[in-house]
Amino acid sequence: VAQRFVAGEQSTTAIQAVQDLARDGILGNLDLLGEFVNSPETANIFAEQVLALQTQAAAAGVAPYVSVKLSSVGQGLTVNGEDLGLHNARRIVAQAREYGGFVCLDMEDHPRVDVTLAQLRTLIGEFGREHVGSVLQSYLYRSEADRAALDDLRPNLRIVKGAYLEPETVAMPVKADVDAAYRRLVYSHLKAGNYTNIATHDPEIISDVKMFVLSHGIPRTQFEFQMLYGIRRDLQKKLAAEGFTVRAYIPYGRDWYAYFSRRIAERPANVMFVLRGMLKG
Ligand code: FMN
Repeated sequence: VAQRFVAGEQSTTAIQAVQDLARDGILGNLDLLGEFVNSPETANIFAEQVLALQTQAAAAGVAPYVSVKLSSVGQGLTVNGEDLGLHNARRIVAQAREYGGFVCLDMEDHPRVDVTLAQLRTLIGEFGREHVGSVLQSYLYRSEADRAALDDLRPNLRIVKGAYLEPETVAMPVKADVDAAYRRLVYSHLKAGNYTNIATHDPEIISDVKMFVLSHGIPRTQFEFQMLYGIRRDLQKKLAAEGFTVRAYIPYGRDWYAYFSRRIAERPANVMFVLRGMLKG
């Protein structure tokens, strides 16, 4: 049912998806689905699976680029006096660095932003910004200040609008405000000279960003477009054919329900894909 958005249950099919996208000049960003574990054992098993994924990708000749939700590897659980999420992230980023890869710390719901950005700071300090980055969500009022506060790190950041159901006290309820904040975040991160991942399917924002980089002389090596696997494939191919760096976010694994529900919630038209899949059996 969910196969339009999820590249199978196994890491081998996900790595195969990266290799298939490469034929269209599109890079991959692998995401083993999972979130909010509450036992250290489950968190550690999850981390082992991410480590195995990176090893398999490297063996297949693909420098691993993975996205990790820190809640899935134990963020918030204390083991031996240390946050287990940070402990496991260290193992994953250390291995990514060995393989010349990159780890993006996905951003989850707002109570996790402080700790995730603090852990990003720690990890960049230990492994370098070439191997680890994170995400800012334009719907949060706090994100512009967060971006400015990270500037000393010159971090690699993915800018998104935000996918969680958040209270109006922390997140903008009006889409036009979220879109305007999105542009401001991208423009200020680019102007500061930092690597920026423009993660949206919004064609107006994408064309505005193209104009912005032209008029500000920002090189194509300083940014990339990111979209979700299976969404706006036409636009992904077109941008890649125009010579932009494009990376598709490829979720895989058995735990696809929460991911899939967010996609349906943000765009009810996606339900059509579900129905079509169900009819096909
Ligand atoms: N939303 C989050 O809240 N946290 C994330 O870490 C996150 N990562 C994303 C990565 C990519 C490549 C894309 C394309 C989206 C991501 N999103 C994330 C979802 C966006 O916040 C948003 O819900 C989705 O892109 C739909 O909005 P759009 O019209 O900008 O495409």
